[in-house]
Amino acid sequence: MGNKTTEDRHTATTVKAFKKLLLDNLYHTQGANVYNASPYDIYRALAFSVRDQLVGRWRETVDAYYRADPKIVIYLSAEYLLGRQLEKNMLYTDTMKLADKVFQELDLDLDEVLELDQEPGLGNGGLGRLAACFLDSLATLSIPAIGYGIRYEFGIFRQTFEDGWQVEKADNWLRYGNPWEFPQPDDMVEIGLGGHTEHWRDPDGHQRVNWIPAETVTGEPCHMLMPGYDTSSVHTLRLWRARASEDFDFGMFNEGDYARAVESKVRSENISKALYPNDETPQGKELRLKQQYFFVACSLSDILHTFLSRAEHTLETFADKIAIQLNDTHPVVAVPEMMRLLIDEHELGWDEAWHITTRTFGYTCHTLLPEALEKWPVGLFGRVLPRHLEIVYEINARFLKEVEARFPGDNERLRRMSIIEEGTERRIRMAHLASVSSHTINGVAALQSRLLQERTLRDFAEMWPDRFQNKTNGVTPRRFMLQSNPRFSALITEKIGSGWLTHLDELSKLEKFAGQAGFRESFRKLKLASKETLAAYIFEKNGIQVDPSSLFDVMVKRLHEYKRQLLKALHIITLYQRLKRSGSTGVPPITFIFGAKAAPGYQAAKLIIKLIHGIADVVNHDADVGDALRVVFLENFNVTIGELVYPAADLSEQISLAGKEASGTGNMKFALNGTLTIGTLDGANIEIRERVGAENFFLFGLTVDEVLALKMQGYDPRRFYEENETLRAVIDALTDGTFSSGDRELFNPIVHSLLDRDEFLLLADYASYIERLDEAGRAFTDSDDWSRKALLNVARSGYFSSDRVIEEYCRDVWNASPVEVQPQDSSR
Ligand code: 26Q
Repeated sequence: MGNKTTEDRHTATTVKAFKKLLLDNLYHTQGANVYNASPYDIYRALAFSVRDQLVGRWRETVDAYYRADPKIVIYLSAEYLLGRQLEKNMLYTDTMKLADKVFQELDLDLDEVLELDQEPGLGNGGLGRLAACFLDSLATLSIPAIGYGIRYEFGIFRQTFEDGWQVEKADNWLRYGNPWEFPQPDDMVEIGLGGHTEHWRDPDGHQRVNWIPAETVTGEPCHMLMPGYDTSSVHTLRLWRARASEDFDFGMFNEGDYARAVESKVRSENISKALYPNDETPQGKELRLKQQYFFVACSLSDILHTFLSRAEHTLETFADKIAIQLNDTHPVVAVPEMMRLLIDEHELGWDEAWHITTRTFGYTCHTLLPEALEKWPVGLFGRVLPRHLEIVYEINARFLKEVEARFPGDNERLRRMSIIEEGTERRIRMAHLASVSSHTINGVAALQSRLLQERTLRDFAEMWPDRFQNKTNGVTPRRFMLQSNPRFSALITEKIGSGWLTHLDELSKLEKFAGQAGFRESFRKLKLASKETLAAYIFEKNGIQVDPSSLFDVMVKRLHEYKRQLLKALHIITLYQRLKRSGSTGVPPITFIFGAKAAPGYQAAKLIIKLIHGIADVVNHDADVGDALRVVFLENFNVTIGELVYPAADLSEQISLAGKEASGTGNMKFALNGTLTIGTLDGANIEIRERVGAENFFLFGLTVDEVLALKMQGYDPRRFYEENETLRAVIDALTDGTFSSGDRELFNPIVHSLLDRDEFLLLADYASYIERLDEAGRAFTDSDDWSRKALLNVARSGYFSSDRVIEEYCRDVWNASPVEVQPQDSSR
């Protein structure tokens, strides 16, 4: 009976009920009424009202999964780039229309309130966003799963520009509280750090080890609810927050040493303080290792505890019931931690523990760059995790014996494959540890998976060919179409029904409409409307007027030399010089739109940001340019801004050097929103082009094999500089002060890196890039044919749904299946 009243009060399916709920929440959580409420009060009241709709479904899901006792997927990731929660949760609880009405009746501005929702920036880029798309798909498909991660107090920094330079500001996303989280203080876990080990023999004569940590830290889990779309299931994202095990040292406090009394508390809580912003070039920082161990140890303790709390569960069946996926190597210390728990605490023998461990873990690798492979100095690792170092050594010793047995006398191979890299400083190769310990190893696009097997992890693929797989990435159509592009989504649904939202393959039904002039016309209209929205945003933020009918040429992604934003800059200079020389760019008006954060310590990347600003300053203010060119650098590119950008783009820049971009996922978001791609044969571009058709994709650049061949024969960038007059003029302009207010030194490092080394072969790919872009420019003038191509991109990109990816992981990696969650019985 009591249950009934709670549910009735919080489940609102009518305007009247939702209004009452909102006003109740406003009064009881904010202590306000409509007349004196601040926009922020309204925001919180709305967030709580929407959240209330999820709680019942979440309880049902947990209960249904508990009853079924199915295999559970554990996703271990140091990053989740979730994007804003309010709008999505309204969409997933069918409360958008209700809220619209209620806000009208109360004369409140819903859009203003939606803008107050803070995006949790708990990730760097693609890898973190992929984790968020996976949570969405797992819930939508009702695959029993839990995501584990870190509740960083400060997420990815907020990027600002000062005089064209990137300046980082702290992302204090929790300042006003987070209405989406449910702290779980009852489930706190203590973990150890540092100290030493003690080896002893038990009465039965078994070797035993105790780890005596120097300090302990407490982890407090915090839930965020992750609803599925068009289903009852609501999943749990469990994020750990570090707490001091003891608040402070009373002894010291009483002796008057107040500062030192709280010091260790501060040190403990620092562990979950901030996300490290250097993606692709991990630095061996002690605090980062502690973060990794902290969240992994808390998660495993939680998993084992929950698992063993059921009488029918035993460790022998652990791997049949739990699949743990490692999102890159960041959580790989889970492997020695699992071994430690099984051996030291549950007293299993090595072989038995190893059997369980290797049947539990799967490893996903997201890179091809050698410098992105994590390696921890043995000294540092042993200081933080002395027992784990012993275990890693033991894993390595047994592994190397296996290699020696398979390839007798091949010492070179032993050296290459060892988990420990020898050198002046010995380091643990985390990718090797992951590969040795996992039943499957996968890349994130076909080319990368092949190169992992042929190059990066070749010896491992030779040893265990059956472990290697490919799982080409995908994105959730709910956020990146339905939510961010409602107009286009409505048009699609009008034509083919709404099944595509959960079965994205159904987009292929659009193919025949791409041939209808009226459909293309509707598409053009709504693309223009999206461009107008983005133009208004650009005017508000950058003060630049851009023409919505110009070609929107967009490059949004992290700033990295391998992604070649600099090549894009060379293109803009090329057009500018053409225009100055001949009065025309030879192509229709173009608006170049950039969004990119550079890692704070990555000087070369930061200088490229400065250069693009320098080009923008000149191009946007030169009277000769008229409306032929505009250059815009959007500040602080994140998921929220992405949602504004993907629907508004005409041309998507995917121009990494072949063999460098593992997959890319922005490329998919663009294609699904009717954007054509200019790209290299790299990452998932290859698969996008195969599907949408070569005639609907602007291809340029060297292939992976050609890159290798060119490097083998000794690449000389100066040859391209000397032989291509246009290119020479472009590069010379970098040091003649044109784009640096007369400063001829500023961009010297860029010119030197291009002419002396050009690691990413910009000069080699320059000519074919420009040629293809000119072709794209000409193609854009036939706007009807352009929209036909764009629509074919949409119709043929259904494969790139994260739902498809999750189904493949379930089948090929996790052996997991859905458990249906019955809708709540509202009459109960
Ligand atoms: C590691 C250790 C210490 C500090 C930082 C890091 C760190 C953090 C983030 C290393 C790498 C990352 C992120 C990598 C990433 O986002 N990779 C991208 O993953 C996408 C999803 O698979 C791919 O589409 C992209 O191609 C890949 O670059």
